[in-house]
Amino acid sequence: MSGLSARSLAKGSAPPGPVPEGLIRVYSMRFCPFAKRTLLVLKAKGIRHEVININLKNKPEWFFKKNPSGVVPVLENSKGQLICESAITCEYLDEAYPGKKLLPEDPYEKACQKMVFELFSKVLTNKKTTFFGGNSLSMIDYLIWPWLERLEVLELNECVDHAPKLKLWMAAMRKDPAVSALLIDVKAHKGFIDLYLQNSPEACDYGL
Ligand SMILES: N[C@@H](CCC(=O)N[C@@H](CS)C(=O)NCC(=O)O)C(=O)O
Repeated sequence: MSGLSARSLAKGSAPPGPVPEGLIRVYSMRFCPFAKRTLLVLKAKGIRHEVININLKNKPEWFFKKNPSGVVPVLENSKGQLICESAITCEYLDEAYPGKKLLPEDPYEKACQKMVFELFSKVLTNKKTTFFGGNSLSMIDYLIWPWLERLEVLELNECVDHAPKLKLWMAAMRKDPAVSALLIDVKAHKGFIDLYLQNSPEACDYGL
């Protein structure tokens, strides 16, 4: 029932029990770029977690109690607290858990990352460093990566041919342990997209 590559839970499934002490749960979907942000942060910080995949084409009734808007990712901790919205889940994990801090401590630097994040959906900023937050990888890189990672799936790799800095960033990202551990399976993603566009309830479990 749980695990990164577990089959998704659908309508009619029993709701999962409480989250065991010392674990955090993420409701996810194998091909979701938003949930990928949360998974990258969990991995990068080495946080013990379990993954429950949700069939987004045939959602379990109980899932709306976790998030009334019915979208993944959602975090649930052992106190039963629920956190939605990918960027918010990432910031929560960074603040609530010890270890490597992915957001800068400095309020101005943190504001800069948030400004880049706001701009990201419109146009990427003209960065002068290897990573979007400076010379080392930080939160903003994980928040952006899932979209650039999908260029290959969408057969849009040539988009970055004329953007050498972006190409260098992508190469540097692939070397990060969390990114390389969670690299997407291009073939499976293509299969997922085909089924998803046909509204198939099998889409979220493609390849399992
Ligand atoms: N703003 C949300 C977007 C999440 C989102 O759209 N997730 C998609 C999957 S990639 C979803 O759950 N879709 C189901 C639906 O729209 O019914 C976030 O950042 O977490």
